[in-house]
Amino acid sequence: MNPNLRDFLRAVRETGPGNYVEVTQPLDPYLEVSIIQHKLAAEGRNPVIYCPEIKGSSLPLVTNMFGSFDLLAWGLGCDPHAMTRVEIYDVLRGKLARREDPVWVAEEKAPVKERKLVGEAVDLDVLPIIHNSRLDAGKYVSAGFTIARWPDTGVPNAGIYRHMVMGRNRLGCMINPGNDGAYIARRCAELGKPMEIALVVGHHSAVLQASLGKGVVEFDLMGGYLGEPLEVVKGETVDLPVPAEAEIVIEGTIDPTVMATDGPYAEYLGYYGVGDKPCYVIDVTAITMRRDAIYHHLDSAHVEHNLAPAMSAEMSLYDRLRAQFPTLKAVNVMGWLGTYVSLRQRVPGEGKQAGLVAVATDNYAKTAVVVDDDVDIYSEREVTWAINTRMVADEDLLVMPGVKGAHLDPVSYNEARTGRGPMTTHLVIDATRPVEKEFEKKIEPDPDLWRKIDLEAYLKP
Ligand SMILES: Cc1cc2nc3c(=O)[nH]c(=O)nc-3n(C[C@H](O)[C@H](O)[C@H](O)COP(=O)(O)O)c2cc1C
Ligand SMILES: [Mn+2]
Repeated sequence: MNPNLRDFLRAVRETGPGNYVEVTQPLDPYLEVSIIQHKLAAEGRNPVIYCPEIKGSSLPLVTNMFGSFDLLAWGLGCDPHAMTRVEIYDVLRGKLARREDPVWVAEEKAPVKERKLVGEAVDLDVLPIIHNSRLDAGKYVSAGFTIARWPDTGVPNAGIYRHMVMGRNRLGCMINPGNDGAYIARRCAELGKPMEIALVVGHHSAVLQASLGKGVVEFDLMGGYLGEPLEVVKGETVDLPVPAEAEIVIEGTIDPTVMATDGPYAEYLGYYGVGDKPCYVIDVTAITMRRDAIYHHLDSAHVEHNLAPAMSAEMSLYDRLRAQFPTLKAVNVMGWLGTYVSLRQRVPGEGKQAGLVAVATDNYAKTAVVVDDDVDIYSEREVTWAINTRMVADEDLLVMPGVKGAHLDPVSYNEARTGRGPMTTHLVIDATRPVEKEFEKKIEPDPDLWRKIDLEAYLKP
């Protein structure tokens, strides 16, 4: 039996209250889940949040599964307190290199088939779908991955897309034109075929992290991440394999020649986006689920959206930089288009070069700040200190206009002019001290005393 959402929740609960909290009150699906998530974040807390009761539905809900790097690590079976990031990358590298064909299991072995709503019985209102942010156009299924077959080869694809609720049995499906899902839709349209889909809501964190793989067959990568083949079962009304251990599967068909619009929707960069977005429309033909299914929500206005793909993004940037800069210490891909790099600079200009590689490698690194290895790049405060005490602005800023940028960057400037894009200006901030001459000494507390003095013993309780 594959590890599932329940196994993940149990594992993080056992790591202590820092990683898992349970809500005690019923919550309204309008905004309240997001408020809880954001109030916790405002206190620096980013646990998985389990909500046993969402008004109007009998299903419990879980959110913030990707709220922190620790949670991503736990999802890969790594203890982030016992392992360094580089050790966690080693585990992830092994998972990324592994491919496992999925295996079919009998329907009796597939908990996702315990409850079935088919045809007329389909009713999305059964699910605790959330209206997340004030100006969102409505309720969105935000954390599911959508399976569809490549029409020419029959190979299944998966990706996470947002789905606005458009009726009892209707969902939007907003796929960016450059994603595989959109290529599949356009090819189906050329062939005059409907596009069958299955939207999977609720599975182990490893399966979801693998669903964001690029240039791979996601099902095979899910097997790699799990360390065993993904167990699948036939869809009820669509000719697609669906994960047997999922919580909920929403099946349906898209007429790829018909576009609707969705939005506004609170997006990953902290904005609602300008104007409506073209989207496909899913006619829902079935919902299957566990008898006691848990609904998985993701707050796209929270840092968890940025972090969901961040572990593998950070690892691949680390590997690429490390190959060229052996004195690289760490990389922090913290979302919102920013990346921090620390290294021990050996020759002048090496920091700038590392910054250039960072912004050239990753669309999501619009700005790279490069600091020395004595700066903690997981502390915004230390990075700001380094910028203000080590950067000479007229020498240390590299500005590169007209570079391919990230989707939904609100100041990208090419989309409107040419219809292609987005294009942006990349920036490297070299906040390293000069290598060729002695630099002022950084003040650090005495290391022996630091270890020796136990604060609690010195303060009035
Ligand atoms: C939380 C989250 C929400 C996302 N929402 C969308 C979306 O609405 N539309 C989209 O095209 N991509 C979205 N993405 C990005 C895609 O899931 C990602 O690029 C994926 O690899 C695409 O898969 P595909 O190329 O196989 O279609 C989202 C990613 C995350 C982590
Ligand atoms: Mn794909």
